[in-house]
Amino acid sequence: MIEKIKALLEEVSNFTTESMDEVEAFRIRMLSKKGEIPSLFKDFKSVDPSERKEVGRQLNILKQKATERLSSLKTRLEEEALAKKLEGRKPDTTMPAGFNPIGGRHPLSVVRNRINSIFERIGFVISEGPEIEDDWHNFSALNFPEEHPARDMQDTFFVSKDPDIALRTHTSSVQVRVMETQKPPIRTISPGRVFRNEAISARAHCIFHQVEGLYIDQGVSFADMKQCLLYFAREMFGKDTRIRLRPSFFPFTEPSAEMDVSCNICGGPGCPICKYSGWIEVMGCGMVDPNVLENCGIDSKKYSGYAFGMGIERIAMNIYQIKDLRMFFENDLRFLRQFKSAI
Ligand code: 2NL
Repeated sequence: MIEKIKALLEEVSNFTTESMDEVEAFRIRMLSKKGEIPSLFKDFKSVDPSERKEVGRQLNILKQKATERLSSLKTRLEEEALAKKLEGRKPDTTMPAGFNPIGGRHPLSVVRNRINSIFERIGFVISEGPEIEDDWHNFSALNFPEEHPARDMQDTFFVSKDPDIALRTHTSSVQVRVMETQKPPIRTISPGRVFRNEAISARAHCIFHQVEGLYIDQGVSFADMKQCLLYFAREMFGKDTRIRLRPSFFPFTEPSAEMDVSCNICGGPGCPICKYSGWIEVMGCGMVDPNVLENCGIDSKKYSGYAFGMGIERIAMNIYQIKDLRMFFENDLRFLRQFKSAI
């Protein structure tokens, strides 16, 4: 029996093939129910007890070696077959590269980034704040009288009443926070999303975007504001742009004004875009009301300042000649794909 086991061991370790069928045939011959190795296990009963220990050991070694040999052959053949299959599919390095579509920035982001960088170039620092505000930062500190209509449910989205918490209606609330925590000189701009309870139309939306600016120091004048805004208008709309200021009113500035820029389509004489006036309204502005400075802990006898605010949608509509404000919020790819900008 020992001889037979040795012969089979020899055969197992010498066995090799390139064919999966031969591997299977060898498995059947060696390991299947009526195969060589199980038959030896059956004959084991008749082995002389004095030889049993050694024969049993050799028999187990044979079974283990046969199993290992078959499984390693099988793995090798499978790997070779797979490699052969993939050989025909090697990447063709001579093929021209494909193109990956590149996304574009949203037009409102493009315009906001341009506004930000124009003011950053002359020393303004960007400030941000919460979209959910308390009554103090959104209204009271900004000199809104107790009975002002903007405080009404019809105009403002309230989150809670008593205490009054609302979605901010302008980013001036951010600038109140800056004045409360920083000492003049202050030069800041606050871009951000604001909310008003308005019916949605081609010209109005309940969510829109603003950039507000604030400049506070000793001896700041209306003339300083005018020159700053002229610089902005020329950077934003072109170097030949002219500006004009018309008297206006805001609770938080005195005096207050609306700024128009000369129509960048017709350059002045009048066209359908400027409704034949030659001018396009772009922002509100004014000298910060002394009450607002005092509310924020700034000495209004020592310091003065100017502030301004503009709607990003309105400016983007003007620059890109977009007729319906709702386009900005629909995320229609046919619309968005027209704006490809690096900034
Ligand atoms: C507009 C008008 C304006 C301001 C915003 C401001 C902020 C502080 C103090 C005083 Cl903290 N004023 N901001 C001033 C004038 C006008 O916005 O039409 N915005 C779209």
